[in-house]
Amino acid sequence: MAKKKIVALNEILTLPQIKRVMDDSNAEMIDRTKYALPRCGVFSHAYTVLEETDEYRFELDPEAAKQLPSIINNKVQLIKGLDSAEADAAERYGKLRNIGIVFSGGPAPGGHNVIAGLYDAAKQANPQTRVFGFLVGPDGIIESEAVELTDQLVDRYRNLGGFTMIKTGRTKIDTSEKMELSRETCRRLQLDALVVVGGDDSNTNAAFLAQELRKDGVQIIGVPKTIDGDIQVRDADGKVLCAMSFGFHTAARAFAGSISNLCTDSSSDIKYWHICKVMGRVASHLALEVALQTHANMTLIGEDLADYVDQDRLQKAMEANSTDYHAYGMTLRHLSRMICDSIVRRAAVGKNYGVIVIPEGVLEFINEIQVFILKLNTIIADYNHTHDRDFHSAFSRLEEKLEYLRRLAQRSRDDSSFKLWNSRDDDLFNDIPAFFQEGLLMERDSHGNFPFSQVETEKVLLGLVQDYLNILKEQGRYKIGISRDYFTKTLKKAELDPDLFGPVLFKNYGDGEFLMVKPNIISIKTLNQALQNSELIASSDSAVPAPVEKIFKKSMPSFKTQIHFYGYDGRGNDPTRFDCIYTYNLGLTVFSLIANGATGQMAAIKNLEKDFAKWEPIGIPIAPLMHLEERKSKLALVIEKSIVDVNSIAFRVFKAHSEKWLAAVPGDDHYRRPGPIRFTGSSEEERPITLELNAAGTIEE
Ligand code: FBP
Repeated sequence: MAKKKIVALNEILTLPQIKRVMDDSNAEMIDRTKYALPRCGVFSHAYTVLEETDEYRFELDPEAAKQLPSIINNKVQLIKGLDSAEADAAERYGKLRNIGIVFSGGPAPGGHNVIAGLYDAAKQANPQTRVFGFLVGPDGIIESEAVELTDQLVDRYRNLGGFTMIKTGRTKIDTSEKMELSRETCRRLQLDALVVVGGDDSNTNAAFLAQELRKDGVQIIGVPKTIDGDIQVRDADGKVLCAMSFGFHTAARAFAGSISNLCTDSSSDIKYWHICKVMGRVASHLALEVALQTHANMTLIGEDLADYVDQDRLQKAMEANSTDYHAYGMTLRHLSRMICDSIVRRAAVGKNYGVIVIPEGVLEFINEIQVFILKLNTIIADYNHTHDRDFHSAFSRLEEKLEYLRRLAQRSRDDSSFKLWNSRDDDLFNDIPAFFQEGLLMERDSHGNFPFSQVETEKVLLGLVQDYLNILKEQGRYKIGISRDYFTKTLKKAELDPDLFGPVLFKNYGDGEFLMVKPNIISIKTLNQALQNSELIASSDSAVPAPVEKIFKKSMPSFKTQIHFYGYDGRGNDPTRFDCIYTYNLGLTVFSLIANGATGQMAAIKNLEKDFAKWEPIGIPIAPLMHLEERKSKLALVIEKSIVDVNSIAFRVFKAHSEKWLAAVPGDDHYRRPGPIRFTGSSEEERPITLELNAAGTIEE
């Protein structure tokens, strides 16, 4: 045998092959950063101009008109390419500028490419132009913390995920002090323009900044970012201007990749139900796309649940000539029963396993929880308005918070005009598990949003599902169906006659591929009794034949779950090619809007649902998208979130397939493998399936 020489660690670390595998970067990452992205047609010209169009109509909110007078009449702007320009126009276009950019809210894959697109276009127009990245979100603007972007810095992050280059934060510029500090920062850096890359709340903030900083000559441009996919812009006639925010496709594909692997594992090991909560604070767009990507057995869509009408209750009320308002909307109890029904149906065909997708914000659509969230939002906000210390510092422990609520309930008993929190609310609240009480009382973010990602939504639901399944098991209604072939083989092997035992054991021995043990046989004792009654065994002391006992045990289900949360992982994924190209072109659009003097506009790409050649960069006016909504117990102007439209083609296609994907019939499941996110190659999908389906529903005239 050849002698082996022991190599010292120091020496190993200098070996080229070891250095290569231990390097921070790898070939895929290097390919990504070097990949040159295609530009929309208009950006192949030396200049761009804006063309206002009246083709789109918005219903203006009077409050938005009052608070945002300078930008409320902005129009949709189309971007057109020009090969040459008059001298003064060319000079205006290419003048030296200082531009700031900030990320606001949760990370979304593609953000770095917005910066890269803006940087490339700005430097192409004038190499002396300076682009500053504000650090750690809007705090960077308030505290004047910025870094000047360089070729080296931008190149390092091209086509890579995260907001790592300049980080992000959730601070809102919502007071006159913060606005003043922001103004000072803009002055200090002599900014011509500030770009806010964010969600609905951040773009709302961008509109107020545009209004305020207009007199300082600072243009503000927003960019629609959020993995939640809830910034989608249509005009008052339903014409689509922005079909999807960036980051959605990547996050959905990343979640779908992992969930598809669970489908494979679950249908191999056949012992677990995998419960997959996916991000999406309010809207269920991500859950819907994941369902379309994976064909998981069950996917809850919050917006669908909110639309639920209990027909039985409605019928009973009609018969009694009364109205039952509880028939409208979904309750937690009812939802858990619907889930149990599907679990029981799958078990009946031998599938005591599967995958359920639950959107993070599902509880927002459940009646009783929605009421709690609204009431607690108001209680917390009222407390913060009237006290020096905020609610969460004043009552740090759950018991203290509950005590405060108890005092409010007492107040409602003493003073009938106080209706915010009564004894019934208090009793119902005390009935829910402590971890969920804690969740519902959690600190809201700076925009007043409820932190769904930190609440174990799925646990609340699963507790109820588990309880009800136990009841169904005791009633003999939750059983695993036994394959007829397996039963016959097992008994014959032990020289027992299947036709003697079958009719005693099963309620459907006469027909069906899967045999269901009779509901009254729920234990060895009841099995023994049934065999005795049919004189298949002599007395209660006689043992149940081993193969029969084996079959019975196989029919008794246990509901075993594995819980997963998909959110931060997908948010940090490197972007899909769709998101890479989309965001780079958004960055180019931002510069065109700036170079042509726009402010209070959101950069967008129209026709995302079509081939790249048809993509049209545009500017969407932000102020006309705003309306009044309750935030922190006050009415505030915000951009309306776009939730799943239950009349959309994508949703209807999902609904039409949900019974097939549940696969509560003999035979295979119908899982789809979306595969990993690829950056190049012909198999990488072009756009989200949701967009593909919705586009198929509109015929080009
Ligand atoms: P944005 O709307 O800011 O893009 O964030 C969306 C989101 O990813 C949600 O899906 C999730 O509920 C939330 O952020 C989580 O927030 P946090 O990062 O504060 O935990």
